Amino acid sequence: MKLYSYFRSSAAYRVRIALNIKGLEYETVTKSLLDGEHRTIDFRTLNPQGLIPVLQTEEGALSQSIAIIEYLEERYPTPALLPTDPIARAQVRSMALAIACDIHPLNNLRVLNYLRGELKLDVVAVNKWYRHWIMDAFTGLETLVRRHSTQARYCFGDEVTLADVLLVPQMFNARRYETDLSPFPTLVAISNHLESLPAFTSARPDLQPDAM
Ligand SMILES: N[C@@H](CCC(=O)N[C@@H](CS)C(=O)NCC(=O)O)C(=O)O
Repeated sequence: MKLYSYFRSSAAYRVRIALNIKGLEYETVTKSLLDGEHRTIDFRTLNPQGLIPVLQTEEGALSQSIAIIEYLEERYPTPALLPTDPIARAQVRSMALAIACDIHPLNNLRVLNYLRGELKLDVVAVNKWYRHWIMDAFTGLETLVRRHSTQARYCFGDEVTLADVLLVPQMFNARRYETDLSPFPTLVAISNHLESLPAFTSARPDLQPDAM
């Protein structure tokens, strides 16, 4: 498989973690978001949305990180990223989607560029916006994981799930923008633990071939 990726793309970071957890080999093809390589006509033949990541599989090219990870889960079921119990599966997905739907789309490169360009916001205002949406969603997520995490090692129960795969890249972004994480001790403890696991460590942005 080929993963079209950019080292700092948190959506690509999610897919790297999932591929590593599943023990799947893949080749990284880097596309620089800063140089607009995701917007070229060539890249849009793979993903008409012009967004990273894309996973090229033997069965076709896939976009949208959650769809990619769910594909991997169905094709390569072990180790599982979703529990078997329907209510537990939905609870894990709801944590993952709190990040994927309620933070990430508001803090994306094109959104930040629009704030800077069209709306003429300065760097202080843009960074405030960025941190605001993380803190807003992390507030609910902190309560959710306290309910469902057994020992503050994983978001749900005592095994890695999709929620963990989403948390670590979002925590990376939160730190990058110097977000105050003191109200979220459980999320921080879980992320610290996860980041020590090999599947998560080797997916780190600074260890990718295009890291600057
Ligand atoms: N919902 C999509 C989001 C994809 C996405 O927005 N990726 C970012 C990088 S993390 C991107 O390509 N941004 C380019 C841009 O905003 O112009 C997913 O989960 O894959």
